[in-house]
Amino acid sequence: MNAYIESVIKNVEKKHSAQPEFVQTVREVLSSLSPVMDAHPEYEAADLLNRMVEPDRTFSFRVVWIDDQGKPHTNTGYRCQFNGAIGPYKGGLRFHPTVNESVMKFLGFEQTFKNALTGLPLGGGKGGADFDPSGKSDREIMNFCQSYMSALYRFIGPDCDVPAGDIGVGMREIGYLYGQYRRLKGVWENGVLTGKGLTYGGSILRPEATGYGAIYYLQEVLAHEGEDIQGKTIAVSGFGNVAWGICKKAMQLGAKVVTLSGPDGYIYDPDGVATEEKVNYMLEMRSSGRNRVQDYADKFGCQFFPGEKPWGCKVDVIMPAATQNDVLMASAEKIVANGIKYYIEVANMPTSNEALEYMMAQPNMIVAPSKAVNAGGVGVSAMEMSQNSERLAWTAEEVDERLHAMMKEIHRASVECAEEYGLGYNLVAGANIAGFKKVATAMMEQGII
Ligand code: 2IT
Repeated sequence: MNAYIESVIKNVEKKHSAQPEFVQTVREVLSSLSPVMDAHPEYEAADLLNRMVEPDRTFSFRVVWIDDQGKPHTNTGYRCQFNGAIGPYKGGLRFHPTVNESVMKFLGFEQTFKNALTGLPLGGGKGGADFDPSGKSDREIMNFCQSYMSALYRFIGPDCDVPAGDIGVGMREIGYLYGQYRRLKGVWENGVLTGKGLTYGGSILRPEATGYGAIYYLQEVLAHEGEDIQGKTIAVSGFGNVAWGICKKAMQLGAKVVTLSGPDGYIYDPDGVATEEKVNYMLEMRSSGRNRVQDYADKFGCQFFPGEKPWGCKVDVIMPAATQNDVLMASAEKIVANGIKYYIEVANMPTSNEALEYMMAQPNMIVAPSKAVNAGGVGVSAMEMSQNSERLAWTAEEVDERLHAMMKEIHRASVECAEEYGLGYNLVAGANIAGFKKVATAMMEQGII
């Protein structure tokens, strides 16, 4: 590995030993960049990498909310404005008990490269809170969102930082967050958040965008291998918004998603989550707040495997779409033993470094990285921002066409970057290099800051 990269990784490991997720993502991204650093000594001369692994700023704040019994609770809210070199900070808000500074920074770092890959002018950021929305009433959720926004509103804006949804934050939460922002600012600045409802500036297809984009990307990979998506079986983890979009698009294209998972285990549906009723039921399961996937098995009479992950299933394609570190070495070994060719990450950093390296080293496996595969979500968020600033709304056809073209372009640019550095069809390195190049060039041109 390039010596400068090694020294930066060492610095990060030493300085942030208490932030394992952040260290993990830095290691994954930087280790792809050796040939680029070898070819560009000016980056080391400007100490570009040490500057890039340090967020512009990360802050936390107190969020107090009152439950339905009148009892106050205190949570920690965060926003990490990671890199603003190519556009306003952009990235989701995650409400989940696992949220901490390490998770915020890993997501912000990933987001910076992902957003650059979309080809659109978006910096990278992420935020959230260690709040657990499961089992909370609608009033409690509203109260939490209002309190959260009261602390955050002065630090965000349509030309500064534009949050969106992530785990635990969907259209309902974005609505409450926007209502509070508008009340506090007293202006109509709906470009401050994306993932809004359609009546106040949301983009059509934004809820579907991440899942649809992931399937469009998969189609590019399959086309590269001379294969078609029709008839393919897919193992998906999670049952949230992203998994839902995957199921919907897979169904339209004649592929079958045969697993979904939740914190309680996974379901196996050999007929596929491939009817309108089943796909729509996923939305009901999510909005119930129960956070249980077993409900699907109970309703549709298929098998449920408590406490297990779906990675031992024999399928054509694996798509982890739940959360980070969902696929560790033991699961990777099962995937390899089953001879599965396509490992398509969808959630942010779903694979441990070790498992990722192991699968990438398999000669007959193709590994696609989440920062490329899931970029359709933030890509359509950027389209939502465009529509808001132009005060108009595009049609579903327009948005879908742009999303599809964007996913093709992300795949093409990744392939081109990997080939430029003699790495073959390496989608992981290609995406890291393509995203890096854009941010690096902008940072170099803007001076040592
Ligand atoms: O991880 C992600 O890219 C998101 N949660 C969506 C970010 C966005 O700004 O739409």
